[in-house]
Formats: sequence, C-alpha cells, structure tokens
Amino acid sequence: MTVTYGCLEAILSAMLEALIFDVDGTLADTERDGHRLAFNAAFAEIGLDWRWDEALYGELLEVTGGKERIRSFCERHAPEFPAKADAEARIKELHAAKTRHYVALCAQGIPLRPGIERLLREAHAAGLRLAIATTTTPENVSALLAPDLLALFEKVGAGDTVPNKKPAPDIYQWVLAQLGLPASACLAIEDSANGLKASRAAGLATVITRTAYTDDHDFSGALAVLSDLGEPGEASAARAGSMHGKAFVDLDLLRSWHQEWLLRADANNKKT
Ligand code: XBP
Ligand code: MG
Repeated sequence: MTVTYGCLEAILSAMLEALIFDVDGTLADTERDGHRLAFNAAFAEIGLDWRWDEALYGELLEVTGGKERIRSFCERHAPEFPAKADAEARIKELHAAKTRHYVALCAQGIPLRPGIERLLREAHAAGLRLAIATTTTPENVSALLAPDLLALFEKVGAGDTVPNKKPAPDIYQWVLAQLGLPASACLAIEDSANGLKASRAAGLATVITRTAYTDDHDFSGALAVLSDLGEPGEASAARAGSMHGKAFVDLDLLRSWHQEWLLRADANNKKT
C-alpha cells in the first residue's frame, strides 16, 4: 500500500476531537445490580409475580430499551399480557415504576467502572469534547453521574430521543449531528455487541470494555476489546488490540488507536 506524504499528513492531522460514551455497562456496571433489581422491584410494586434472575436477564439484555425488554419478555414468557387492550399503557406504567426504583438505587451509589472518571477528566482537560449515546433514559443518566461529571458531557443522547434503539445507529448519528462532527473525528466506547453494531453502523471507531453479561459477545470490528480501561496499578487486559506497552487506557493510547483506525480506513478505501 503506498501512502503519499500528503495523504499521510492529512490522515495524521485528522485529530481526535470527541469521545462518545455508552452508559450502561460502560460508564458503570449497572445492569445486574441496578436495572435488573429495579425491574423486579417494579414488578413487585405493580403486583406481578415476574422475577428476572441474572441468567434470564442476561438473555433479555439482547433487547435494548427497558420498555422493549418488558414487551419482549411478555411475548416469550407471559403471552397473555401483550394481548390485553391496555398492554402498551401498562408497559409504560411498569417502566416508569422501574425508572423510579433505578433512580433510588443510583442514589445509594453505583460505582463507575475503572478508568472512567480518570479518562473523562483527562480528556476534558485536554480539550476533547465529550458526549453520551445511550439507550437508557435521560433521568437514569442524571441519576448515575455526579453533577460535576455530568457537566463534562456536552451532549447526552438518551432513550426515546431517536425512534430506533441500538443496534440501530440512530443515537450515535443524533450525537454526531449535535456535535457537528464527522464520525472520523470521534471515538466510541461501548460494552456490548448491540452497542458496537450501533457505533460501527454510524462509522465510529469503537473501543469495547466487556462486562460479565457481554463477555461472550462478538466484538468483531472493535479497535480493542478490554476488560476495562484500567487504572494506574490496576492493569487493563486486552483481548484484542494492542495496548502499545501501556498498562491502562489513557488519552495518548486512544489517540494512537484513532490514528491506526484512520490509516486502516484509508488503506481499505484505496482497495475499493
Ligand atoms: C442499556 C440498555 C437500557 C438499560 C435499561 O443501555 O439497553 O435499556 O438496560 O435502561 P446502554 P432503560 O445503551 O447505555 O448500554 O430501562 O432506561 O431502557
Ligand atoms: Mg451498554
């Protein structure tokens, strides 16, 4: 592959301008001890004998969006429910109760994943723009993040802002439009196959930090697949992608991965 100097210069000058973070499973490991417990608390409050254990919830996570997840559960496990005339209204009522319980759980404190606060502050201090692209509701984002961390995000794309939830690219396309940036100037951080499909369909280079629920997902096309972002003294384990000799993910490493991605994209363009 011959890369002309001018072309290489153009590629290398394409700065990384923004980081776009997923929320659930990425900023914090919220699914098992947050959302799942909130769903069960809502079912109990409304008088339904549904209980989502960890194994069932892992299956149900294939469907993104709380309302969509309840509907999918009903179709498979409670077929009499969606047949009711007021099923949609009752799903909305259930989801509103669930969100109340989730916000209460967040108030007790759900810890951020390793490296998240460190990288957010490092990136913000270096002038990178930060945004969120999530399937969960805006109130859940505000409940999870301390005000000073939430304030670092310029745009929050969440929940029903877009008609199609992940793995559709809609929420990432909405965030890119709000930022006024091309995908090539940004990098996404995700935890799941649905999230990766969404970010890649929006043209974004994507770093994966796996969770117990997503450990066996297909992460083909990710820039790197990591245990987490790591911390000084708490090394990140890379299942795919090179850490370039670093023990944890910092802005310098993200910039290196972004450049590698641009060069690969340019080489692929030349092949076509
Ligand atoms: C994960 C989701 C969300 C949560 C539940 O979102 O799919 O639906 O599981 O939250 P992310 P809601 O894109 O951040 O990984 O009940 O508010 O949908
Ligand atoms: Mg996620």
